[in-house]
Amino acid sequence: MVYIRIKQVKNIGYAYLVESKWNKEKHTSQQIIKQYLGPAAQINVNKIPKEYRNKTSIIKFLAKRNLDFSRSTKLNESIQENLMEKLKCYEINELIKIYHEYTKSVYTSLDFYEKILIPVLYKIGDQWENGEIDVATEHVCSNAVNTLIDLINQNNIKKISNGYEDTKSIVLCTPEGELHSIGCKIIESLLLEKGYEVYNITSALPTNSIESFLDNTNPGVVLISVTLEENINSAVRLVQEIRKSLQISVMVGGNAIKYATKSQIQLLQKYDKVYLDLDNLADIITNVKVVLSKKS
Ligand code: B12
Repeated sequence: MVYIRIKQVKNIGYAYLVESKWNKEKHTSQQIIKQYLGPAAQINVNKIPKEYRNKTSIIKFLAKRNLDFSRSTKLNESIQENLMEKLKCYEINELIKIYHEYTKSVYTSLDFYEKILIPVLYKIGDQWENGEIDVATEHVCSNAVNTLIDLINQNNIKKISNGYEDTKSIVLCTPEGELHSIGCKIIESLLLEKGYEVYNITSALPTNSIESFLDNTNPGVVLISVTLEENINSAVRLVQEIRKSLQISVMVGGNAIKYATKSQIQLLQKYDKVYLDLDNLADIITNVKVVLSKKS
């Protein structure tokens, strides 16, 4: 059975997802911690791995705290609708209000990006594809998103006034030809919030200028975000170029990875420090942290 256990440390509750298993040899039940879920005061359904959300013990735990799954989902849907409307009208003041309202109690900026903003961006893409919105509206929305993230960063940047984390820096980029940069911007925002030094060089830069920038900055890890299938080869070329002169860890991700052919994946995996298969924001941030801590 899986359930949530709260451990009190100096009067603060910390939540863990725990599995209770029967140990045949010792004839006793054993509690195995499956995952740390964060401070109990901040727990919500989004923090619980999908496969456990419908377990009775979990539903009961959340229901007790008025945070049950259907309530959270309904709440998210209505916030998404509101956000979409304000993006289309470029109402920046309203957008930042929505963010503040959402993150003022239990939800974090990561929750905002993952449960509200990204699903809205995907819906905007679908509406554009189905001809429900025109290209200009799509551009208005993506520009409004960029401004909103800048404002969120300004808000969070105060937290790093004491200086950056004592690790190497992180470079975020897109391969030549790729104009989709919001994925990198969101990852940048979360890394800044954690106090990392980040260089976001996303724009349609040619491969050789990215390479010379990396030579000069010598970062601890490079994240390459590729959205369009047609840009996978340019991502492969970029990784190959980076590896010619630098042994930096490289993480490649983004919407296009699911369309990559076997040979493209093989080409990327030839380089032992290339990380694929990551699209969950929390996992991306954790992996960056792990990669950087190995180096310092
Ligand atoms: C905004 C947008 C644009 C904007 C981009 C503005 C900007 N500054 O970024 C503009 C208007 C410029 C644009 C242009 C185009 N777009 Co466009 N666009 C979008 C839209 C609506 C949102 C993209 C986005 O930001 N998503 C949010 C991010 C956060 O999600 P994500 O990229 O999936 O990232 C997640 C993961 O993949 C992962 N991740 C991302 N990067 C990385 C990196 C690493 C290292 C790791 C580990 C993980 C990771 O983390 C994120 C969180 O889970 C999408 C819709 C969609 N479904 O995404 C269409 C979409 C991507 N666009 C599309 C198309 C076709 C185009 C155009 C060709 C046509 C057009 N619309 O004019 C051009 C191409 C331009 C080019 N050469 O790149 C298609 C792509 C179809 C396909 N199957 O590949 C989509 C899916 C729309 C659709 N439904 O058809 N677009």
